[in-house]
Amino acid sequence: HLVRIELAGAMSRGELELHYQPLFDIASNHITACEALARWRHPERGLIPPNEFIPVAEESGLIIPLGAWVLEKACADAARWPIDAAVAVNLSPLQFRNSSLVDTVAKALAAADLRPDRLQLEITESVLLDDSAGNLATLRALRQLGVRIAMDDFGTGYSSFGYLRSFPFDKIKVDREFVRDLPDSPESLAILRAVVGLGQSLGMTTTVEGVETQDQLSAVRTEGFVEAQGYLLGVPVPNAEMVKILHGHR
Ligand code: G
Ligand code: G
Ligand code: MN
Ligand code: NA
Repeated sequence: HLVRIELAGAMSRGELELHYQPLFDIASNHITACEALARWRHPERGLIPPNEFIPVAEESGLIIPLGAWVLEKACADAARWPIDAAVAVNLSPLQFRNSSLVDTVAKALAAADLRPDRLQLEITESVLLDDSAGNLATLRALRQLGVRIAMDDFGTGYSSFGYLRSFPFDKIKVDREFVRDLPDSPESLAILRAVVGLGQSLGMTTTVEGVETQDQLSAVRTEGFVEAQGYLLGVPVPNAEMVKILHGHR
């Protein structure tokens, strides 16, 4: 409806923005990466969150140009950050299956002159859906470019383990649902402990998201997670603000 029609013009009017949320190395307290999170600054309705327009963009096919814009903007922003933190970009299923993805990523890196290992692509199970040869080929081609690949929202889908067996992800990002009821849930703790073990055995960075309290942070630190993200450590902010945070972080 309205959103779909307006979204087409929103990009050309420059109403889309990227906000950034930091990821911290738990041991050193250093920012390792910032996740790009799209927002639509609507002239009348204010800041519209991605879950209200990304699905619309997917249905209409607009996600392809929108996703390309996100990649270009994220790489350009990261190239100008005062520290060489990585930038993490979320990929939609349609974007992942589009034949131009690898080319789009390569062009975004080249245009920004960003070192490929400073780009992390966050992929959920819904992006992979099936364990097809095509998916694997795309992941391998992206890896060949030198970018890092993270499995996002780990533990919420049907075949999390199957994907870990099929492809060597660089990072496992556990879904926030396993952090929410810490430190009082023995079940969540047991699952988190198993993920740390998996990460160590498979050589993947282990990351938690949704850390909102000091107790949650202590619990995931004790379990041995490498990275943490969440409102306790930093909320999503516009790029200009993230640049200030990164300056103070040098
Ligand atoms: O920022 P927020 O927590 O409201 O994001 C909600 C959801 O939207 C998250 O699942 C996030 O991965 C997704 N999202 C945010 N930005 C992008 C984007 O640029 N592309 C895609 N495909 N998803 C995004
Ligand atoms: O699905 P994905 O992991 O990409 O989701 C990112 C979304 O999570 C962002 O929209 C961001 O606003 C949200 N988020 C980030 N930190 C927290 C947190 O500590 N608690 C909650 N509830 N949401 C968070
Ligand atoms: Mn994500
Ligand atoms: Na996630």
